[in-house]
Amino acid sequence: MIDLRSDTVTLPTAAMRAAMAAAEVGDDVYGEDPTVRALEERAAELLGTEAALFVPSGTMGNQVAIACHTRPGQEVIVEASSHIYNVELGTMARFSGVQPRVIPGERGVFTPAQVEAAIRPDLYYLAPTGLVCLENTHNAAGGRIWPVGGAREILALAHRRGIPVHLDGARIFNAAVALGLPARELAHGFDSVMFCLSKGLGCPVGSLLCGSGAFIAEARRVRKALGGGMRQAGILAAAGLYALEHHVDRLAEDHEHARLLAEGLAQIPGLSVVPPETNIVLIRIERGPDAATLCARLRARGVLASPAGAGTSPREVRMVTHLGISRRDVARTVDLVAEELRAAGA
Ligand code: TLP
Repeated sequence: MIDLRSDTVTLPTAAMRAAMAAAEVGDDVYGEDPTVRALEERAAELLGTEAALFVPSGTMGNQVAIACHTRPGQEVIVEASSHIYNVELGTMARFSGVQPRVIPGERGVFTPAQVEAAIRPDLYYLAPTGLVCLENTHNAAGGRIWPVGGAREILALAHRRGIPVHLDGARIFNAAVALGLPARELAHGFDSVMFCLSKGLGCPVGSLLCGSGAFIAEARRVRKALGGGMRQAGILAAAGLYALEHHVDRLAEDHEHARLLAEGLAQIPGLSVVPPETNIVLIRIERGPDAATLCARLRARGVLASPAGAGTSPREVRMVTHLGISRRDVARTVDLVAEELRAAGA
């Protein structure tokens, strides 16, 4: 199968498994797992923060951050198609007692002026704005990179108003590699940043939440409260250390494959394709089958793709490149999509 549903489907390589098998471990709830500690230190160093915390998933990392930054009854400014708002089960309400204040972005990105307008004035009967969240790269917008200047302006204005800013940087290394900048530059100024090991970096499990020493100390308490205290987690952390060493620069290959895939698909009558900035290709079927039908037909021929996520049109398909996808897989996918659209008379 050529599996383009997500970069979460990557399997650990033999070398990664060897690093996991050799990991020195201990009980991390006692703070005694040396490999987890090494991963947290490395993550903090790469993101330019004082400290970091290993969490089981990106969702937990984002939600721990929200719980630490806010108080119940506050509002959290999020973009309308963001992961935190759409695909995390309304968890900010469930666990933190806060409500989302939703801003529609232009292809996933909102402006400083939109944030300024959404921040509540200090009136006792309004829900105070407790947090602003950005997403880089933006998943539902097709792996779009949040413009660096725009993010800096939002940081400055939120901080002027005393409001912290969290970055859902599940794919921050894709953005960093595409821009040719160190990840710490994209993380600079945020009060917390979450990034995932289990996506393009190819690990089986895990994300890191990065921030100040005091923030991470509180995040460690909230992680435990949510059931995220892990014991000999060094086996998983070893995969993370391996990935941060060996799988970051190679993301450029995934971006090149996404570009080739998009270019190939854009030639097919009936399709329009958003040119990808990183590893996510969004395809709009202008004429022909709907997304679910096309995905079912492709599955029968050995290619897995998904109808694009929550809130998007039933005519959009998402394809994600990753370390399990070769140039040949890209060419084969383009050929099969072309055949299916031709067969459907598009
Ligand atoms: N994204 C997954 C699905 O949930 C959609 C995917 O296949 O892309 N932030 C962003 C921007 C994400 O894309 C994801 C996962 C998460 C957070 C959550 O990470 P996990 O799945 O580890 O909880």
